[in-house]
Amino acid sequence: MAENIVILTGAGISAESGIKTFRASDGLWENHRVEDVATPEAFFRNPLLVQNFYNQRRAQLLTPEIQPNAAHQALARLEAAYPNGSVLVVTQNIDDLHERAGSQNLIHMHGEILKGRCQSSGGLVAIDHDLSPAMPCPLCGKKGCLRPHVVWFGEMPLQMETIYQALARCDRFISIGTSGNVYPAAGFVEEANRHGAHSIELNLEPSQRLTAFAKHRHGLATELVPAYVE
Ligand code: BV8
Repeated sequence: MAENIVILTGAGISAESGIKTFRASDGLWENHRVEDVATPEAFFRNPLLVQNFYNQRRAQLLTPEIQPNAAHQALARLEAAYPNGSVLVVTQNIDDLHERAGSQNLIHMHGEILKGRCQSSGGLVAIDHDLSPAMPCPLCGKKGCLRPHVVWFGEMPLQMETIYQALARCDRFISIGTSGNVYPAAGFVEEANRHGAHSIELNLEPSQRLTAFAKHRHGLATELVPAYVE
């Protein structure tokens, strides 16, 4: 029987590609708590601050130094080894490193930094430059309308129905590079366990959800993931 595998990834899988994790800077950005900047309220109150939070991260992601690493590549190989689409990557990350490594069966549950969203139509556009409150939205023309297509704290993550359906039928749940702080992603392991899946955590250090996993391996993603996939 072909195995169904769901893989949850977090900031830790992109750390060795040079993208800072949330915890690495103690959850701070320019002395702001991320939870205070990545919210609809912050965007309403101070759109310039929030746009710059994402402009900085988008600009870094678009530099040539930032490339997928061996962990991203190993997951793309795993998906290719299961041609009938039974490997799903659910990432909390808003970078495009999984796609660039070749993953196709992929859900960005917290959105994508390289897309902008028109607040009046919900339409999406590819973004490879800074956004600002003075900029007219390319879809509706209204100034300051285009927001990063990113799920903020207090907003509903994307494709949750599809994710829970995948967790309900998965035989193996693998969590990679996440601290298990943020819900509902941090609760997926329980969902998978409830449906009889075998769960494993691959992370630099024990996460907040360590005890919920049947197995764990601690170390660098670029070492753990290729070893686990081979
Ligand atoms: C929602 C996009 C409801 C933005 C992000 C109290 C209790 C429980 C929950 C809550 C609560 N109060 C509020 C909530 C809900 C809240 C939440 O969970 N808050 C937390 C802070 C307690 N959640 C939400 O608001 C979510 N929405 O609940 O909606 C709802 C219901 C109905 C209708 C409407 C709404 C939305 C959450 C999404 C927020 N957006 N990202 C952006 O990126 O700017 S979250 C963001 O932070 C990331 O996406 C990620 O999810 C999270 C950071 O987590 P990690 O990815 O785990 O990163 P972190 O740095 O923490 O950890 C990295 C790990 O990697 C570490 O463990 C480290 O050891 C490891 N590592 C490092 N290097 C390596 C490595 N591992 C291997 N190799 C290495 N080299």
